[in-house]
Amino acid sequence: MVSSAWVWGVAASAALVHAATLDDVCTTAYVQAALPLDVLTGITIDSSSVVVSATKNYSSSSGDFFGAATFDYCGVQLAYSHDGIDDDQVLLMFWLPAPDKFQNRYLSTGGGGMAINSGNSSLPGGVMYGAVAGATDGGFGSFDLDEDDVFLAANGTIDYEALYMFGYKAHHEMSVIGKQFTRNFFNMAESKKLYAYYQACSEGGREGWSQIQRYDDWDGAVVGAPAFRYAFQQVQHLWSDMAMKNEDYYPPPCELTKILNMTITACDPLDGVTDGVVSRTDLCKIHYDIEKTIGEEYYCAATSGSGYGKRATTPAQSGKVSAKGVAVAKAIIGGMKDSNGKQVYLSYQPSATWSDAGTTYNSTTDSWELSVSGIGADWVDRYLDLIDSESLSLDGVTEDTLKTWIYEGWQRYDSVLQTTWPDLSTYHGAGGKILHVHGESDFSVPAASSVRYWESVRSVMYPDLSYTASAAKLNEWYRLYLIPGAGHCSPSTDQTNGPFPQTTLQVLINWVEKDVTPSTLPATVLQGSEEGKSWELCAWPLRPLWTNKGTKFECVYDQASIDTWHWDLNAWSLPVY
Ligand SMILES: *[C@@H]1O[C@H](CO)[C@@H](O)[C@H](O)[C@H]1NC(C)=O
Ligand SMILES: *[C@@H]1O[C@H](CO)[C@@H](O)[C@H](O)[C@H]1NC(C)=O
Ligand SMILES: *[C@@H]1O[C@H](CO)[C@@H](O)[C@H](O)[C@H]1NC(C)=O
Ligand SMILES: *[C@@H]1O[C@H](CO)[C@@H](O)[C@H](O)[C@H]1NC(C)=O
Ligand SMILES: *[C@@H]1O[C@H](CO)[C@@H](O)[C@H](O)[C@H]1NC(C)=O
Ligand SMILES: [Ca+2]
Repeated sequence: MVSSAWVWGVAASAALVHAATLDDVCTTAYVQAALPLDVLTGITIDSSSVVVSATKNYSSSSGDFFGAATFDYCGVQLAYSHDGIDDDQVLLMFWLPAPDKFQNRYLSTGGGGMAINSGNSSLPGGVMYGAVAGATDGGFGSFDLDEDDVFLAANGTIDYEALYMFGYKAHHEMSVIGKQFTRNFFNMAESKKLYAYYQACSEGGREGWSQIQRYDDWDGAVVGAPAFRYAFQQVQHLWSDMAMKNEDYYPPPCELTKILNMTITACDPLDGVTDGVVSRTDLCKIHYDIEKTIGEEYYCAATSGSGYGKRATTPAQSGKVSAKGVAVAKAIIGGMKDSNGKQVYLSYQPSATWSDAGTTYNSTTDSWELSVSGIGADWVDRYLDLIDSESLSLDGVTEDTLKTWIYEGWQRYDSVLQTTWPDLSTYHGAGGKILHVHGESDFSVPAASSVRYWESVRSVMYPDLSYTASAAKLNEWYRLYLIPGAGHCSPSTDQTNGPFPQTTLQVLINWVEKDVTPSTLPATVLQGSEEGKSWELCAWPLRPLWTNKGTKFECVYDQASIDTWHWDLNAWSLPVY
């Protein structure tokens, strides 16, 4: 579907492209000639919107998902609109490698929080592998605006176009446009394979699943800690507050930190090696009771921070871990329940920081007070009550209110944000591969959420096979790796010797392009005294274990441990995938 104008452009420059330098092709005229004008019905690409600039010897720093790199690239920003919608403009940003570095690859990148992109920061992760890398602004008005900035057209009125763009439309459009633009720009023959990939974490992980569940645009995807099962995930951020409210106890942060520290110390050796990392939070659940922390003394020095979150100014805190503090911690780990004690949702693993359980110091009363989760408030105020504010109060709110909020969001956004469709036949049928990673000590999206989804896909797609047979089948194309000690989309601040998989896209490329099926996933310690040390991560449902006094590493099958990851959400009569 290449336009005739472009065919002429190719003819004129075909011989040139292979020998071309970045400066030859990184021009407005060349880019305009390479635009895939007719690639999607209902979309009009604005040729005059094209902004092109070449950047030489660009150095990107080392991130959690890819290492440092230095490269030349051509930055291309363009705009398109949806036919029939007024004042509609979607911006795309592509970074294209120099012609001699291009390796027939395309990479879509995603956002985090309520953002659909990560600015330019994820793009080096593609260019360094010879891929064109793309980001979208979702049509929200600029790369800096988040979905919740534009979600409400007015109080009470949803901007459904923005919602659906965020939900899944924008990424599909970017992939289709980006792939054809890549082919045109590098003058790829029709018969030549362009490998398409995805890499993002958190909300970006949800965005990845939104595509894998619907399309076969990509040959492979690296999805990290996806913020999916959205209606549950967002309300879940309010459960820690609810747990405190139910106990009518608002612990000083230091008290919870003491419980965390003691949990890490006690559970660290259960995986067979005492290295400061709880690689087996399941064994921690089975063998460690945090009641043992009651009466232990804690102390934290005063902090004077910049006023953001827990880094706000706090007084020195000291005392003994209380029974109420432990009850709050147990309720958090135990997950959301309704007033009948039925299980509404799953929760974080022991050894995750108590990120949702933030309390605020009130100097007038010299006491700690409830501080409602901002993510939870954003969800209930904007997405459920449709009010443009973040003023949620939990006065009068009960466990059953939380359950009602989940149900309301689940119904309203099931087709757009929930993102747990478990039948991946389309993607799998086209040969697509998935590497799904999740920090086992994630404090924002529970690691058990990813396990639940993998298990849903397994049981829906292989209903007639035994557990181990279906797990093996699924692992042929979709593998889930839990990352010992890691927090949310990055290494932990409390378990600094823990690894992080920094080369996952390379592993995926080898799987897709060279048919090298990964077994364990390589990871590296990215900080602290063991920085640079290599690890291997185990593919679910296998679990890591060191035997022979910590000298022998294995990925073992341990039914009792696996069982701890399976939550019976018996508060619902519908399946929760
Ligand atoms: C590229 O940048 C690096 C530092 O980032 C510098 O050492 C090197 O000289 C530069 N090369 C060129 C060709 O400019
Ligand atoms: C993103 O990259 C483009 C192309 O190099 C550049 O023009 C733009 O300023 C970058 N944006 C940011 C926020 O750095
Ligand atoms: C928790 O452990 C960290 C070291 O990982 C230490 O810096 C901190 O002081 C400890 N906090 C408490 C309350 O014990
Ligand atoms: C601190 O507590 C006092 C007394 O209950 C209350 O009036 C005040 O609003 C609180 N301050 C903040 C910042 O919440
Ligand atoms: C929307 O409602 C909130 C809460 O009542 C109010 O603070 C805000 O001003 C309203 N916004 C508009 C644009 O009316
Ligand atoms: Ca350990």
